[in-house]
Amino acid sequence: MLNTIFTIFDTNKDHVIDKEEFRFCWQKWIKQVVRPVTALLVVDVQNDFISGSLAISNCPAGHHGEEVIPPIIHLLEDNRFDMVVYSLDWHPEDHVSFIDNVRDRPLHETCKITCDEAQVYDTVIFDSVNDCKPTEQKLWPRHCVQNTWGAELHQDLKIAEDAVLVYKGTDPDTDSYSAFWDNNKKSHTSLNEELQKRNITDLFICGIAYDVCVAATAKHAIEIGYRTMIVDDACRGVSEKDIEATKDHTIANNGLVIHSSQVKSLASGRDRPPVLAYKLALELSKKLKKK
Ligand code: VGL
Ligand code: ZN
Repeated sequence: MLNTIFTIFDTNKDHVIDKEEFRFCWQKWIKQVVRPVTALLVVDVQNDFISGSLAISNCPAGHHGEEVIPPIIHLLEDNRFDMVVYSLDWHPEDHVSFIDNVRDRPLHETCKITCDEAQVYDTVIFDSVNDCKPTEQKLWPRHCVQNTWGAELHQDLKIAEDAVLVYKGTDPDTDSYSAFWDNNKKSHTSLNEELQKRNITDLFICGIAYDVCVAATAKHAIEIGYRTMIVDDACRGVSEKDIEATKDHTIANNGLVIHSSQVKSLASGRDRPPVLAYKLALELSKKLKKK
């Protein structure tokens, strides 16, 4: 890791970091590592996932969604994030992910089940719409319908001042687990733009469901280039196996899975894990190569 980092900043590859190289290193790497600009991203802490139609307590892991609320409140009270974002799953009535809408769109010929056989939590394949490839779609109970109680953020959740709300899954034909892009990567929300506006470097991600929308959001955050941390004890999910896969993917891609008690020293730049410095160096290297 150290050698890779050295080589990235030794731009002329003469095995010496000269003054110009050090200037770049200082401006673009050391500064950010020592003083990260942070955002807390609270994913889908909405009634339907906690006690409504898609309560995750009915899912295989048997988790209780409301348990994310105390650690999230504590995070908000104990830290000064440069930005706090709440994402909301925000579907129209005719959304493609609802089991009771399965008859509204033609299934693709490669789909192994018919619409009469399809049950909740099954995955089907719909014909292409809006010139996307035929897409796999997991069928969920009707949930988070726009402007209904089920789509509201839980009443015990603290809403930070100047918080940014991000709505996703608003296109009837496309599901969107990530708070950045929809599942076909055809359209994006305002999230990345809002983060860039504030020069955010580090994302702390928490919420529901760990292995669905938290997982997809963390994956895209890492792809875009953010130093990404999942706050493990402030997430609850659907399936233990998929939660493990989410953690593995994050760690394998130079992100971190942390406990909420670690956030304070990380967000203030007192704790500086090498892997996050490494992640930023890799992103800078990509930008240098593009020039
Ligand atoms: C979610 C299933 C369907 C989530 C959203 O927020 O994790 N899960 N839509
Ligand atoms: Zn949804």
